Amino acid sequence: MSKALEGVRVLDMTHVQSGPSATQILAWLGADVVKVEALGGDITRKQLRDVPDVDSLYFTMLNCNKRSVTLNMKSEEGKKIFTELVRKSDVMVENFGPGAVDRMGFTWDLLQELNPKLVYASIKGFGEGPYTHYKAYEVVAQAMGGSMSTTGFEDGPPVATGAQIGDSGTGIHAVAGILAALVQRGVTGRGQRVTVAMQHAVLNLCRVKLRDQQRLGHGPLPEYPNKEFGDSVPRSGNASGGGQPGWAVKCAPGGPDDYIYVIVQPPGWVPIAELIGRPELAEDPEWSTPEARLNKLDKMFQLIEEWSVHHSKLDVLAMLNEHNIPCGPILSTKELIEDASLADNNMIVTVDHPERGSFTTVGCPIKLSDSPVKVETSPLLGQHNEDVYVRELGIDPDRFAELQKNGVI
Ligand code: CAO
Repeated sequence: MSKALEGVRVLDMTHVQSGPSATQILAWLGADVVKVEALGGDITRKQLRDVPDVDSLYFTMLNCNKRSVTLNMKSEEGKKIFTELVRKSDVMVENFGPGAVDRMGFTWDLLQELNPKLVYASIKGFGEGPYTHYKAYEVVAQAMGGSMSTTGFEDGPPVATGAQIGDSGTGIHAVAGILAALVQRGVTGRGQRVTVAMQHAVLNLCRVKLRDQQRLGHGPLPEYPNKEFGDSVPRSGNASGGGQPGWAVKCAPGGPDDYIYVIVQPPGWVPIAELIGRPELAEDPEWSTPEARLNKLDKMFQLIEEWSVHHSKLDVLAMLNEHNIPCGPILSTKELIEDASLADNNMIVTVDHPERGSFTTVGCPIKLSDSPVKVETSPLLGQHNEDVYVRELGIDPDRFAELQKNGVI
C-alpha cells in the first residue's frame, strides 16, 4: 500500500528531541527522511545509554524509519554536498541553536535560491523579541509557556510535567506547519518558511489557563480547589481545568499509582451516590445539583475516595464505566509498556535494531486508513552514506573514499 507522504524527501538537520520527534512522524507518514549528522552524530546517540557502545534509547526512540548520513557542515566540501542535498529535497527541518544554520552559510535567502520549492522548518525556543537568541530545552519551554506556573499544588513549587510538551509537543506543531506548507506548495509551486517556537507551542497547550486568567478578572474560580486567589491563575493540583469537576482519588492497595481520576458530570451523581453507599445524597438538596456541590468539591471527592480505597483502580474503572462515568486509572510506565491493548493498537511496539537486538518504543498515534505505519529501526550513524552520496547524488566512489578520509563525511 502507498504512504501518504510517499515521494516527499526530508533533509533532517534535527537533534535531541523536538526536531527528531517531528521528522519521525513525517517518516511514519511515508516521507524519505535523511538525517544529516555531524561526524560525531546526534548528541543523544550517546546520552543516557543503558547498554554500552550502542545507540541510546533516547536516540532510537526518536529516530525510527529514518536514514542517516554524516556530513561536516563546517568544511567547504561538506557545504557543496549539502547544496546538492538541498536541491533534491522537498522539506528541510532543523532545531539547532539560534543562527546556527545561517552560520553554516545557509540563510533562507540562499536556500530559496537553491530550491524555490523547499519547505524550510525551524524549531527554536522563542519567537522574535528579547529571547530570540536564547537556547531552550523542554522544561525551559514549560517554564516560559505557562505550564510550570499552573502545575503542582498551591503550597508547593512550580512543577514540570512528565509529558514532553515542550519538545514533542512542539514537534507535532511543526509537523502541522510542514504539511500545510506542502499542500500550499501544490497550489503555488513555491516552498515557504515554517517556524515554531517551543514557548508558543506550550502556550498553545496552556490555552485554558489563559482563559482562566481572564475569568479571574470577574472573581474567584469556584471550580478550583483553592481558597484564595491572587492576580494569576494558581496551581490547582489535580483539578480538571474543564467545566466538570474531577480529582484523583486513592484506590486499593494504596501503591504510588493506585489512584483513579474521576469526573463528576451532572448525570453521574445519582449512580455515584449509590455506588459509594450514600444514596440519600442523590436527593439531598445540599448535594443533588452541580451548583450545590460546587463549594464542597473537596468533601465530594473525599466521600468518593472513602469508597474507592476499598477497590482496585481497575475495578473502580469498570464499576464507574457501567454507569458511563468518565474516569481514568493512573497507569504507571510499567503498566503502559505491558498493556496488551496498547500493543494491539501498535502504540507499544518492539523493533529490531542491528546492534541492540530489539527495543520497545511508542508507535505512531496518527492512524490513516490508507497509509499504515510500520515502525522500523533508527539508523546507525552514517549507515546510508553510500546510498545517498554514491547512488543518489552520483558521487564517484573514489571521491567518496576521499571524502571519508578527509573527514567530510
Ligand atoms: N557539521 C558541523 N557542525 C555541525 C553540524 C554538522 N553536520 N551539525 C551541527 N553542527 C554545529 C552547528 O553548526 C553549531 O555550531 P556553532 O554554534 O558553532 O554555529 C552546533 O553544532 C550546534 O549548536 P547548538 O546550539 O544547536 O547545540 P547545543 O548543544 O549548544 O544546544 C540546544 C542544544 C537544543 C539547546 C539548541 O540546539 C537549541 O536551543 N535548539 C533550539 C530549541 C530546541 O529545539 N530545543 C529542544 C531540544 S530537545 O530538548
